[in-house]
Amino acid sequence: MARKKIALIGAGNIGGTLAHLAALKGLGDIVLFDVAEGIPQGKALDLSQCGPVEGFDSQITGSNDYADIAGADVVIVTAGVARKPGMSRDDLLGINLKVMKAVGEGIKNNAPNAFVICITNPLDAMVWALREFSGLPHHMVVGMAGVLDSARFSHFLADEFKVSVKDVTSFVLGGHGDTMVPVISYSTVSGIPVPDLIAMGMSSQEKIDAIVKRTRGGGGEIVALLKTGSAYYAPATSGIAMAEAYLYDQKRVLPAAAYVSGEYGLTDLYVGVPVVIGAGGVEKIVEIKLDDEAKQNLTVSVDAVKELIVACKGIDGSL
Ligand code: TXD
Repeated sequence: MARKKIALIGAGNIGGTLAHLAALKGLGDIVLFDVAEGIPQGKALDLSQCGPVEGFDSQITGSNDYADIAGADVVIVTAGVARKPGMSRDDLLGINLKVMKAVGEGIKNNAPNAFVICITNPLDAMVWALREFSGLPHHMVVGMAGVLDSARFSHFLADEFKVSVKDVTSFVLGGHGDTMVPVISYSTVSGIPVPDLIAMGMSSQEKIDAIVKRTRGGGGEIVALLKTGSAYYAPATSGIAMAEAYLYDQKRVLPAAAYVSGEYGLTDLYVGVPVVIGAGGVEKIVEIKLDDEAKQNLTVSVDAVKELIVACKGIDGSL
């Protein structure tokens, strides 16, 4: 069977890590695309030289020409600028919206049947704009944020409860930003909901509230430490998990920025919700029962996303 083709639009910190992970996992042949001359070609050559050591035969190429992504099965988009200390994700909107327009054109003209995973920030607005610019079906365009945010949440919970990360499931809804909604009643250790663990004396409400706060600020905490950019190992790992769910038809239930048309009482926007990802792309949106607090938090998050979409429409009249 011919190898699948993975196109990575943006060959920066996340893009290079995506390529390395995809090659190590044998997901398929990889095209690294970037507007920067030399970066995609240099990283592709370097990554290809891992092949003899790791034993993978993936063809890894670098390009500045969208024609080279032709026929890609999966496209992962990280093109744009990343945050620096003092910048919010929303500060990236003006620049990255223009990037999404170019990327959307490139995908429409060269890989219209691909499953597209957008990572570029501000995520919830950029994935919406990318879908508009590319014209692909809504279920074939999704945003990566919830897998990363719930991974951060799970890491902190595993630390707090001193249990394996394998036994922690956490639930994050809403936008990829300070308004994200970690849902502790659906977060568990081996199926035991966190509120029950608090009642059993294994932690306290204050500590869990602090973990929720740290999760919301998870991106900013790393930006402040790195100073020159934002997180990229866990974002890339999270994007790859979504790509695998599609490529291997895994029917994974994952939090992701998906297009809602009525679910959660919302229409015509992308927001972080639990979805089923398989060979059909976003195959289903899972509508969970939300308590009043989660409903209120989701509303705040959705309102923030809607403001970004209004800003996008103000910048680009074609939206
Ligand atoms: O959870 C999430 N979704 C977030 C997303 C987690 C972390 C980072 N998040 C965002 O991903 C971040 O705010 C950025 O918007 C993207 C990419 O982050 P990365 O750290 O990879 O940024 P880099 O290293 O600056 O790489 C961006 C590359 C760089 O090589 C540019 O030359 C290229 O994008 N670029 C372009 N490629 C193609 N086409 C255009 N127009 C273009 N403009 C810049």
